[in-house]
Amino acid sequence: MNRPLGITVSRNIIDSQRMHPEATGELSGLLSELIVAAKTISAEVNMAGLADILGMSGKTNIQGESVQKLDEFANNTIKRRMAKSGYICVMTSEEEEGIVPVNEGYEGKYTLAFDPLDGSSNIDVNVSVGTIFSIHRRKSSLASGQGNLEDLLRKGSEQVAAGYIIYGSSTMLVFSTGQGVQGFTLDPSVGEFFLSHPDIKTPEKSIYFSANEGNYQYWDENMRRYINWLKEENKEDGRPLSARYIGTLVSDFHRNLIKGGIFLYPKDNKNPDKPSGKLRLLYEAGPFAYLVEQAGGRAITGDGRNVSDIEPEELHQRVPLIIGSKYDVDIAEDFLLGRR
Ligand code: P6P
Repeated sequence: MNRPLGITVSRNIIDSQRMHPEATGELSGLLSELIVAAKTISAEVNMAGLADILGMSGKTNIQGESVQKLDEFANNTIKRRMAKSGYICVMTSEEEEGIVPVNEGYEGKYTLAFDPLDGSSNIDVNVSVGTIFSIHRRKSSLASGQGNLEDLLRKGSEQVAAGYIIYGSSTMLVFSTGQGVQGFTLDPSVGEFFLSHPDIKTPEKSIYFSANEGNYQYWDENMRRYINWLKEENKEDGRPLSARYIGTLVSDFHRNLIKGGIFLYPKDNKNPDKPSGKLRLLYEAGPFAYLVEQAGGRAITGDGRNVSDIEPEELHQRVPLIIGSKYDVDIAEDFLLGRR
């Protein structure tokens, strides 16, 4: 059977690079190495049930969360491959307390922040999980050698690329280098990602809302009013929206990106040590904010800030995240700021 000649992600990356005559090919090389790591993780995730790699590793991470064996595998796979890629000077991972150096002699001009396997609570029950990544240039183009914390604590608006891999019914890679959002699907029979969702634009209006309503009592009054408003009937306004919440940010974000939705993980008073909610800025909210803006959507914190404008102060800083179709995020912001 002659399949149409698919556009591989490597071809797409090179085509994008050609649009920048000044490009050196280093970002392309970085993405290619990251894609090899993603393929390795995908193979393991898809075999996890058979390879006795499910369950807990018996360790806890910086977040105080128990580390699953697959979390550890994904983290080590990305760390080891990228430390010798020659394209980055420093990394941060959700699974690592401090900054992660690269191999001596392999320092490059970019930095990498990543969540190796988002959705830990879903790993052992065959629900989609994913890898999230964010790429910046190092702070000073004149610097060389190992990067440092300053190189990592950067605004989302300064990202040069961001994306995710979702290990679901198929393995998809969705990323942007600032020229729109491209989606690729892995053909496991040839081990290649092929362009399947060119130039993704998120629908103007949401049909879904995604929030953990188990936290309802911990939300402030404005957040409760907004969620209740979403559930009121107003056919001409398309309400009530349908509730969809998987509990894996990558999956909830991906579905909403494609179909139109708003995802909310607002601040809550459930955990005094997490007043800003649960999600992290550098390797969760930040990359998704970059992607959704590239796809025509919006990402805010609910206290008047756009996620992309936040100056990070700590590596594992948490922020509230309201993200999705701009029409709905604008209305949510009006409710959360008490303007509506
Ligand atoms: P909750 C997964 O552990 C995660 O970090 C995100 O992927 C997900 O959106 C969120 O936590 C779910 O949190 O509190 O609703 O279980």
